Formats: sequence, structure tokens, C-alpha cells
Amino acid sequence: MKITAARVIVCCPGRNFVTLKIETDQGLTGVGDATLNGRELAVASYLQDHVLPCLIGRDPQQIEDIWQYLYKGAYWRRGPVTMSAIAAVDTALWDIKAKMAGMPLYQLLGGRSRTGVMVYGHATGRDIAETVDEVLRHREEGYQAIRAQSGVPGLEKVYGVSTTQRMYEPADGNLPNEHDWDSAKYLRHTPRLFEAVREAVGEDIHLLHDVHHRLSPNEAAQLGRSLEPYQLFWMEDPTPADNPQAFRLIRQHTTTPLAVGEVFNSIWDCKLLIEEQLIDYIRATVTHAGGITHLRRIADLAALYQVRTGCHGATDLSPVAMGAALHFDTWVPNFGVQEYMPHSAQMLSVFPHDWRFERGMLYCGETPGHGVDIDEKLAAKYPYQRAYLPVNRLQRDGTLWDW
Ligand code: KDG
Ligand code: MG
Repeated sequence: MKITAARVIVCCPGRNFVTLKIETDQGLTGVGDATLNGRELAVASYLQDHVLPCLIGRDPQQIEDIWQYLYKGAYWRRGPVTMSAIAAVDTALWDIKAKMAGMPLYQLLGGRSRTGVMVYGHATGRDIAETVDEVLRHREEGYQAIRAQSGVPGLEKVYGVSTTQRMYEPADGNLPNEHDWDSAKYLRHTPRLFEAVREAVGEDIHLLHDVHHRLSPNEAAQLGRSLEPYQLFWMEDPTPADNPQAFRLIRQHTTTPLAVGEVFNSIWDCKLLIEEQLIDYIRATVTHAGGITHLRRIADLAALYQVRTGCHGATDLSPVAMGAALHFDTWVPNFGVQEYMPHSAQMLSVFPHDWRFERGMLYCGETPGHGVDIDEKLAAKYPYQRAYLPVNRLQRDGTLWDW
């Protein structure tokens, strides 16, 4: 069996997606997601100019060898651009192999570990009252796990909270928008938010919160401690994990569970956090952490230390990534939760898929492969539009801060 063609498709049905489609001489095709929010064309070029020429003529069944070839063979290892490109190839190859086997991907990985995938939804509001309403609305829809974010009094634009009436979308500017930040205001406000949310929603709903890398380790420890009465499922990205040792300090001071890893690309980013049991959930995902092949390695390492998975699932992970993630989640023994930020109908129309949402759970389909394809004709109607993630500055003096 041989790879005969491979194409990179960049489209913008409401937001940008980079998709790789691989064709074979036996008529089977596979797709993989390569979207790197705000840096999409870098991955498209990496694939188009440097990876695809090396793929033509190879046997698509040799997934492991192709992974090693692209990882070790480039000499320049890791990094988000490289690992997203490798991930797209890997995901497309697993899609092809599962189609060859006539199996849904989760079967090829080892079979079903659960009936469905618990997801967490996003409840956001401009203030506490709005967020509480959103949490209750999610509960009505059947969500068992809900992430709560709200505007912070005195700060104009805050992570996760839409300033328009539209759904929150991380990449919102033709040039980077600027947000303002004040850790003291946030630290005062957030326990009040969770006091109100927990009071309204009762004890049975899992509550999550994303700090989005904005606190120092000591501030993160303070926040974790102040949230303990509200029994969070997790506190996410409390401080940047560039220096993973920083989590020792947080861990010494709070029992609030910690989740980290949506910006991780490799098992080496996860190693210390997992081995020292400094976190409870690892958020690396198929698209940015080297595909199914590498994510499986990360999950196996995590399992040794009772760390569970919590794959990133914002809208910048395409429906292809969601399909692959759901097969992974259905199989992985140490599953925790899956993030679910629904795509718009327009986005979904470009990616025919067989997964479905029902009362707080996502279910992968039974079609051979990962169950997602791309409608290339429709995709061509939505050309790429430059879009950036915002940057964050201290309100006090404009110092550029973590986003
Ligand atoms: O592209 C960046 C987004 O995916 C990220 O900001 C979303 O933090 C995020 C989350 O937890 O979904
Ligand atoms: Mg996050």
C-alpha cells in the first residue's frame, strides 16, 4: 500500500482550520487536524513544503516508523509547529489504518473502556449573576461538568468572556487585541464567583476554572486554597508551566486539583509534572501533542502516577481533532474529562462527522476510522482570514503579561 497524494486544506468557516488529507493507492483516505491558532500558515507551510514531499510513496501502514522519521529525521525536534504537523500526519494515518481494518478507531486502540465521554461545557458571563445563569442553563442541558468564568469588576476584557453577544472565540482580531489584567482584583473576585455558583448549583455538578497562566506560583497557591470550600474538579493552568518545578509550591499549599498541558507538545513537557504528581489532569491533545501515537505515550506515563486525561477541546481544535479525541477518550483507561466548546453549524458543515452530543456526554460513532472527513468543495468557499489571539497587559502600567 502506498501514499499517492496529500493535500493541506486551509479554510475559515467562521474560524481558521488547517486540515491534512492523505490519499492511498487503494482508494482509502485519511484526515488529520493541524490547526495552530493564530499561526495556522506556519504549520500549513511546514507540511506542504517539508513533510508532504517525504510522504509520497511511503506505506501508510507504517505509522510508528513515519512518526519517528518525521520527529527524529527533522533533527529540529518538538515545538508547536513541528508537533502539530506530525500530529496531522499521524491522525490521518490512524484514520486510514482503522478504515483498512473496518473498525472504528477506538477498537483498533484496544477497545471501549466506557460507554461515553463526559465533557465539560463553558459557562461564562460578564458578571457573577450571568455566569450563575449560564451554569444553570448548562445543567438543564445535562452537563455534569461545567467550567465557570466571569468578568472581573474593574477589568474591561478578561479571558474567556465575550464582550459581544456572540459565542466566545479565542482568536478575535485581525491584529492582536489587548486585554488588561490585575491579579489582585482577580484573586478577590474568583472565590466570590465560586461561592455563588456552588450555592446555586448544589454539590453534584463538577465545577472547573481556567486561570489561563496568569498568576505567580504563590498567588496560584492562594487561589487554590481559597477555592477549596467549593470543591473544584480542577483549577487549570494556574501559572505558566515553562518552569514545571513551580508547581511544587502550589501543590504544597492546596488540595484543589490541578490541570495543565493544553500548550504542551511533547511528553518531555509533561514528564516532571506527572512523575512528581504535581498535577491531577493532563490536557495535552491529539493536534498539538504529536497525534494519537504520542498522546497515547503521554497517557500511559500519566496512568503510572494516577494522573488522568482532560484533553483540550476549544473551537480551535477542529471537528477532526474532536473525532480523533473522542476515539482516544473512549479507549484510554485513565480518562478524566473532555473539554467541549461546540463548533458553529457552519464549521460543522465543512466537516461531516459521526460523533454526537447527548446530555453532557459525547459519543464517537461506529464508522470505520475516526469518523470525520472534510468537504473540500465547501471548504474552498471559506478562504483563510488572518486572526490572532489577544495579548494581555497589566492594567497598572501596560507590562506585557501572560495570556
Ligand atoms: O487557542 C487558544 C485556546 O484554545 C485557549 O485559549 C482555550 O484555554 C483554553 C481552553 O481551556 O479551552
Ligand atoms: Mg485553557
